[in-house]
Amino acid sequence: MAYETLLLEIHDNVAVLTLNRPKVLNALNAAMLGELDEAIRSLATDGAVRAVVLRGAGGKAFAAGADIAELAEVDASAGEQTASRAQRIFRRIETLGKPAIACIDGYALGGGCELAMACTFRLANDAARFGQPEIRLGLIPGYGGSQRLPRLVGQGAALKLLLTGAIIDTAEAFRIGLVDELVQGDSEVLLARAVELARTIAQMPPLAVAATIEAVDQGAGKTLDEALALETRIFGRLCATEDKREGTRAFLEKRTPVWTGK
Ligand code: CO8
Repeated sequence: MAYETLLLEIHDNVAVLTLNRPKVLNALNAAMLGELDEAIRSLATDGAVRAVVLRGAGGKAFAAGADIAELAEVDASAGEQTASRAQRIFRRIETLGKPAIACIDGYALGGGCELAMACTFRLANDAARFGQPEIRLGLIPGYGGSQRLPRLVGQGAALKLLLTGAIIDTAEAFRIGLVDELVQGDSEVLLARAVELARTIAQMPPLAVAATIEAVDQGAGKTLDEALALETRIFGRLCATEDKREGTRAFLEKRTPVWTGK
């Protein structure tokens, strides 16, 4: 499938999806959001794809946010519609049932930082920069940033970024918990590490991978008792799978398990 604003490559169960508008630092315009929606839907149903790596083209940005030229024209109703559309797409990434790994080697600002936060993990090198500068445009984040950022880094650290629009480096992003892994090296080294992590998880039983992401995602907003009840339901469900039979038997028979995803 050929896209105008994205590049998609799939090798050995891992999809690498590249935001490809480098001249404008991969700013997310309506066309890119539409293609992202299409690509994520197709990756969700592609059984051969077990993990997704997201990156930006050009080595200068993951994405420098929503396209400000488009944003300048939106009124209240269009603003709400655009935010809601992007939020649905980002939520689909978050609940894909397969890990999505954001690979950040430059600016991840505004909508770009929000897209990275919807991913399962954020890996970054020293060249990465993070921030939610919407306040400087007279706005708040519209693609989930005001909600995911405090969940990731706590209210104080989130409000500091949201209210100042400050741009922080990778070390600071790692310190507050916005970045999960700091990688020493250039964009290619970073990509190689993301693919390595993707492959590690791609080798795990797919139903258990999806169930783990579901348990953590669904449990987050619940009381501990409700969340534990959720865990027991998902655990019980997995006990009925062929992969659980295979995993436990393979251990007892001292052999490598063969997963069928059933
Ligand atoms: N949108 C459109 N174009 C952009 C964007 C953007 N977000 N960011 C950069 N560009 C363009 C620049 O205009 C420039 O184009 P040109 O060469 O034609 O002048 C090109 O990319 C290169 O950028 P710079 O020359 O500015 O590069 P610098 O290295 O000097 O600066 C920065 C890099 C600091 C990243 C700077 O480009 C910048 O501040 N960009 C904007 C960052 C920003 O404010 N992002 C938040 C956007 S708002 C948002 O994401 C809200 C999400 C919710 C929206 C809800 C929709 C309704």
